[in-house]
Amino acid sequence: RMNQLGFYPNAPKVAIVVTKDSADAGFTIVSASNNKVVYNGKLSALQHSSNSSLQTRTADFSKFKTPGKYFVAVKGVENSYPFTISKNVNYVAAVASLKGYYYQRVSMPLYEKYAGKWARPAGHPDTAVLIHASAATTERPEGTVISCPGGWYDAGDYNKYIVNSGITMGTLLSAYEDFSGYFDTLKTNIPEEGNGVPDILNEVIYNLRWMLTMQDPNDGGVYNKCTNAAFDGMVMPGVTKLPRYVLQKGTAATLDFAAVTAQAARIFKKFSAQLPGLADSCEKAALAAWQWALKNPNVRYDQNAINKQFSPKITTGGYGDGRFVDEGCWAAAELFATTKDGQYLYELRKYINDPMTLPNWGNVSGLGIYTLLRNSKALDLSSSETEMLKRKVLSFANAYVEAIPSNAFKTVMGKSKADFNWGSNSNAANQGIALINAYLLSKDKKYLDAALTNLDYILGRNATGYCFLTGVGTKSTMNPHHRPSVADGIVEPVPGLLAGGPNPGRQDGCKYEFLEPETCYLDESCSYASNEIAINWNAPMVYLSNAIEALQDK
Ligand code: 9MR
Repeated sequence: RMNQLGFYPNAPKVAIVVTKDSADAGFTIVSASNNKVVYNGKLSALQHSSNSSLQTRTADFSKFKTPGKYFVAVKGVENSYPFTISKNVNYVAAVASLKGYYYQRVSMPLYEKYAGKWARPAGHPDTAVLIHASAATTERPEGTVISCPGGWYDAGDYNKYIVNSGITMGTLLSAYEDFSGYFDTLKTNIPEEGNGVPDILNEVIYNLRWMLTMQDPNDGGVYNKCTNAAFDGMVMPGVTKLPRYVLQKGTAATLDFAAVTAQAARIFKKFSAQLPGLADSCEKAALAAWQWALKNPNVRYDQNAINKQFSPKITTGGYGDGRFVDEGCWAAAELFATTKDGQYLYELRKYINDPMTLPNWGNVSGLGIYTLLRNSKALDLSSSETEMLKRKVLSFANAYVEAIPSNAFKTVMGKSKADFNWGSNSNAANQGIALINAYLLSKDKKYLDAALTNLDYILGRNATGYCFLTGVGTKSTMNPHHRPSVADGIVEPVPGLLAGGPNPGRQDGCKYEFLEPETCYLDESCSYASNEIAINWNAPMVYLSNAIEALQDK
């Protein structure tokens, strides 16, 4: 089990042998072109995994640095896949994971020039979307038609959810803020390429323009989602013509929206020549959303309650977060970083002492902390406040670094069983982001190396043996729960999409072969609980893989 792409010349290189054999044994690195042994090493002692019944031994060949193509050989075990040692080894995954968003675009056709064999007609136009009864107001009564085109499909389904777009957009925008020099020249072969705006931002704008349509112009509140009443079947985008609705406004959606538009305003100010008015529109939208949330601090999106009261019944994804402190923290941080207005700092100070937690769609305070630290100089934060925030991130990251030696796969991912839930691969990637932030703050390479263990995890160094990014590596996810990949008649799935990963919850009721936390993954399209793809899982993958490419000692 190893990163199926390979290794950087000057970074750690680890392969894991799953075995029960404890006899003293060696391993060799063999040149793929001429079968010559180029390196001899010793396997580590046998180690039990705490997250499954697997036993492993480690082959560490970090000392071997010569670029080339190789495989690992261990007596009595199948040879490894061929791998590469090169200075841009993860670039393919980094670009593919960003390009993945292009394939999720909703209302435009994907042409062969950009989409290759995955070209397809436009999906849902979403130019005539109905106000659902749960979202009705005097100005916009039930059945009012509004236009919410564009955006990305959330996942394997064909719906668009603001809460999940929130963390996704925040993560992609932060990737740009942290590595703008790197992204300024990164091209992904999308229609906008060459328009003077970096492609990562071009891609983000496609979803941003949709998000802006989800704000009620009468009061600043933001609808939770734009969806069908029920999930579409496993057909291509645009085939079904069922009515689309926007659902009740909510506090989580509105605060996430405020955070994203505030961050977008800050970033797009630098592109006002190419994108006149966009930054201003975003800032205006953010301020109005914040005001709505102040007046409506506790409106939960509770789909069961909505279905008791209104029709038609809605059974698409809920993203029903009921705790708004973290969204408040993130939105206040972005608004403060953009406007420098002290009222947001006042709000922020209410939460700033809470401990650091791993971001996910329902918990976004970490994004606020990263933003404050990234902008601490410009924001004139007191040195004690900056130090406190920095300590918070570093001690959070230290616990990850310390967990590596006792992990049978020598990754940060898998520190605890709780890492393996619905979308577990996004935990691996978000842990990587925390470690990259620790590296940026400290310049201590141990954090960068630890982040790389989780990129290695996602690309194959894990208990399942799969590389979870479609289209990359030798043995990767082939059958994601992703409607276009199922319906398009093409053997290979749409590329650049990150599967959810091991999830012992098995909420899909499919027949799994392996049931332990770190092995509970099924590469079948029925498995929406372990093998769906989602925009909020791809985003930390984009951040982590591109950050590693940008920061490697080359
Ligand atoms: O990622 C979400 C996960 O945390 C939840 O446990 C799960 C059930 O509510 O929903 C996941 O999100 C799905 C969303 O509701 C609809 N689109 C597909 C998403 C990924 O499976």
